[in-house]
Amino acid sequence: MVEKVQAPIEALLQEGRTFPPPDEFRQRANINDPGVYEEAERDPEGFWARWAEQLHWFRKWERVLEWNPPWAKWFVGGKTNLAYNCLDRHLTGARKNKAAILWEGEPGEVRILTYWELYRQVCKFANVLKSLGVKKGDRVTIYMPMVPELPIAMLACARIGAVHSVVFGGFSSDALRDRIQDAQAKVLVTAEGGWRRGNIVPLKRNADEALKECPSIEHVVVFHRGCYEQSQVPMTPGRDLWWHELMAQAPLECPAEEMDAEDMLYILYTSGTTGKPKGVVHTTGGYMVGVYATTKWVFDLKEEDTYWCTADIGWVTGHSYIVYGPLLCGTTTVMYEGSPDWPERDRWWALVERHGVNILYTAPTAIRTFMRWGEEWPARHDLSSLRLLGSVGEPINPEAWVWYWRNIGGGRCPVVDTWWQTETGMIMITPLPGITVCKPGSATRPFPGVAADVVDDAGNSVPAGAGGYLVLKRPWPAMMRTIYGDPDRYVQQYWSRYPGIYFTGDGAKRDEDGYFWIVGRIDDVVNVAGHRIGTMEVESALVDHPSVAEAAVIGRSDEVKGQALWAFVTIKEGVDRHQGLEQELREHVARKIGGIARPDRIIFAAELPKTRSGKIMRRLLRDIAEGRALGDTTTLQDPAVVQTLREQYEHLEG
Ligand code: 7RM
Repeated sequence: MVEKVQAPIEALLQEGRTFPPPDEFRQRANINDPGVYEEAERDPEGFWARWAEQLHWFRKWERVLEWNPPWAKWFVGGKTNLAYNCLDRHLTGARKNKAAILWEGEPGEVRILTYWELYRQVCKFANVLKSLGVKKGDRVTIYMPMVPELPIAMLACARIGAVHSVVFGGFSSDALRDRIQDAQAKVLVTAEGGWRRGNIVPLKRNADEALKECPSIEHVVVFHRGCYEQSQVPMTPGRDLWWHELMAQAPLECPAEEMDAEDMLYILYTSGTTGKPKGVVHTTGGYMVGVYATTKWVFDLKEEDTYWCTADIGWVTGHSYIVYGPLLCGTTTVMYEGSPDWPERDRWWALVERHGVNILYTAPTAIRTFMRWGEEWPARHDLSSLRLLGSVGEPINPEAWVWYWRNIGGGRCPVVDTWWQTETGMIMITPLPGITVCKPGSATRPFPGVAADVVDDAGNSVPAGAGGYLVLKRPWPAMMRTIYGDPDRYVQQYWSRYPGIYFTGDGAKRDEDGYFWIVGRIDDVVNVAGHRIGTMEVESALVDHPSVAEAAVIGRSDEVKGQALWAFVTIKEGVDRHQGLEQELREHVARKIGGIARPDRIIFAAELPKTRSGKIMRRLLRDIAEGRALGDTTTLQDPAVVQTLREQYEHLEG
């Protein structure tokens, strides 16, 4: 039962309240010696090499790191295979028949794949891909619901050296098309649909729409999830093939390709400051080592643990901490297909109870949603199996941290707030749960061997308490290697502001104890419910609508989602601003990008505030939306514009 901790949240948040690891947790932790920080600092390359030695290499590396900023090569000369390390390595011991993936579908089915069974399926699907002409280095786009076939397809790619590009199932056909085109993928793996809050997500229909403009795709493999009858799914002859039919024919033997440590493993698209998503490239050896080390230490994984990360595999959190990290550690990783409020608002807690989940990793936006739904939902279930909680995706406000610690963790589980990015591949700033004294709202300290700093415009470290830009001063094994097809953008985006230093795009401050407090993005990226969305992408989608002349999109603080998208729009002359236009524009964006990018509000403006050089001053729009005093307006071309907007907005609010 949930242990009741009576003190109100406010009392727990009183100044100075910190959360050291409980004694019992510390004693049993995988790592509880604070000396690891110094040890890694003295010799970071040696530190990472010791992790690499725990994994399987066909051939050992010659050098741990070759660093020609901003180009890094890790484990140079080493040959390995990530799927081999996730699967084959576990088959000679007791893990052979251990649950690798424990899956629950939204309608309630449960499937458990042991390491042996997962290995068999991966080998077979690897052979399916080969039979479709997929070779080492070819790109395979995967557009799937959260079913075991999604990690099977990823691991099959890794096994034969194909590069996977997973596209989140919530993205629209246009977004899918852009990503397939950018990667020039040869094969698309999808399903006819997936379940979400009792509704069907029509993946195959979206895929068919996207594929009208994707000549690189030769074949589509369709997994039958069971949302529609097979006969209801239109299949293009010669192009589309059923997963189960191919698998029934596929041979079982498939040797793991010997991959160079620097061979490409995957591309994952993420939003940046332009309208075009960036294809973040991760390679094999360094990614494997970084993800393995962080999974083991941050989540304190034990042989008997059942671990659940609630992310979607379409995001980097799912790649690193549902699929690769946990399987490298030989853990049981839980996957859930659907929505947390289906059929009721206690679905997650029912799941924790049913499967005896020990470690739960989720996002602040989910925690805030549960806070709003009320503590009675988790209280209906026995959550005593939980021993560690994690948070990722955006800053966690101290109230949500304490609520999570108390109502989900029963006041016994450490909470690890983990900061990292698609680009970093692995967790970078985080508590180590057996060592770190936590402060709610702080991601605490860099993982051993990681060098983070907070700097000013000139690149100088700022003093304790002052704000600045979060940067990373030393390469790390899971770092991105480039942007697919656009190395210049890689250099320009991440390595140009301070030469040789990685620019994260986040603002942060560090306190007197050296703890990092991440403030959020300082660029044109908005974090909506833990999803990264480029304001430029939404703006392009809006101006694509025939009625829109100009659009400026900003993130406005939101109690549940962290940030919400607000769009300021001017419409073309002569266009009638009819009643339904706001809704029409919101839907247009959802169609162009996906539901996650649908703006919360559209504010029609006669004009947008601009500088004399014609740049839209989003900063002032943010001030208006937040209802605060306007910042510096001296560079405005026409000061009357913001005044009108503000009055108009206040009138609307009133
Ligand atoms: C893992 C992931 C990255 C951006 C990052 C931050 C924000 C992520 C935290 C966080 C404060 C955290 N990858 N962010 N984790 N901010 N505290 N613990 O989310 O590429 O999708 O997003 O997310 O702004 O730059 S991501």
